[in-house]
Amino acid sequence: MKDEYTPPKVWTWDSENGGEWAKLNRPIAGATHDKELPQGKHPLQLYSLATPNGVKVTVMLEELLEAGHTGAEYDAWLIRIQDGDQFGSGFVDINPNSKIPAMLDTTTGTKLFESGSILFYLAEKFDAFLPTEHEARAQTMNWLFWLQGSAPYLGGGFGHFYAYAPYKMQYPIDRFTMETKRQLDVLDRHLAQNEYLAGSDYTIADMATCPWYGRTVAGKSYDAGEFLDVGIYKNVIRWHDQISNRPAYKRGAMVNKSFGPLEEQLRERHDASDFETKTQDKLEG
Ligand SMILES: N[C@@H](CCC(=O)N[C@@H](CS)C(=O)NCC(=O)O)C(=O)O
Repeated sequence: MKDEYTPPKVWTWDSENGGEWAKLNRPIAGATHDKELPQGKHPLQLYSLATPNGVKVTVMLEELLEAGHTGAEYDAWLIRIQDGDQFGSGFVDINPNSKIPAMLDTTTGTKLFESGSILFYLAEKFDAFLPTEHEARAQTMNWLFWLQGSAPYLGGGFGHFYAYAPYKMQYPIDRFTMETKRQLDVLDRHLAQNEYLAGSDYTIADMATCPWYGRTVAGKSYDAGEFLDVGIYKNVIRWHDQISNRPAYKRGAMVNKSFGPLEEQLRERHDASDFETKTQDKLEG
């Protein structure tokens, strides 16, 4: 059987282990090359890509701007993780963990990484999308931490073995499909009783969770809508429709996008007008 494996006494690095993302994986941290990051004129400098972890932050920034927080103006620079940009020295200086998203607050010099931490930082800085009332604030943080702990089972577990592994293995696919469906059911039951994750307010917990589980019930993750039978999670679908139709959410989902339809790709964002003039269809047209 192909997935039977006897581990050696000491594991050694086989850089040819296959799979779609294999060339990125290393058992060591640190920069692989010298490369400074560009810096624009706005207070916040974002270095990211429109994966679900990246989209969480661009949605928050667009929501803040939509709500009138001009201090949330930002430059969004594209980090091509498949080309190893996250291992450049400038990026590693902001995020020693070499993963998007990373952000620099130039007003304080604060370096930020981990999407959940960036959302919390922005929510505190602008006093927005994080309720001040005790109970709702606690529920927001419960669900934000739930997402940060749960999404790796969906992405690194289910998505990896269902879509990216070099061949299909039943054991990990069963294990992570079971867990993904359990998580979707957790959300579905909760959203049957609550408009948003923390209750009646739209918060950073929804912004973090929708790009992962909302995208999944919309059938947009790993081409697995049918396999996961996503139509049964009716409350998650209702919640995703409600959030993904917000203008700021739509804009946020386009930023740092370098894949998909050209009119949805705004690879770099430096000004609000870029959504009208700098999408890839316009630049290439
Ligand atoms: N827990 C981190 C996860 C970030 C993450 O996994 N980023 C991925 C893209 S979604 C990445 O940069 N991968 C590049 C790599 O692993 O080298 C967060 O929430 O920010």
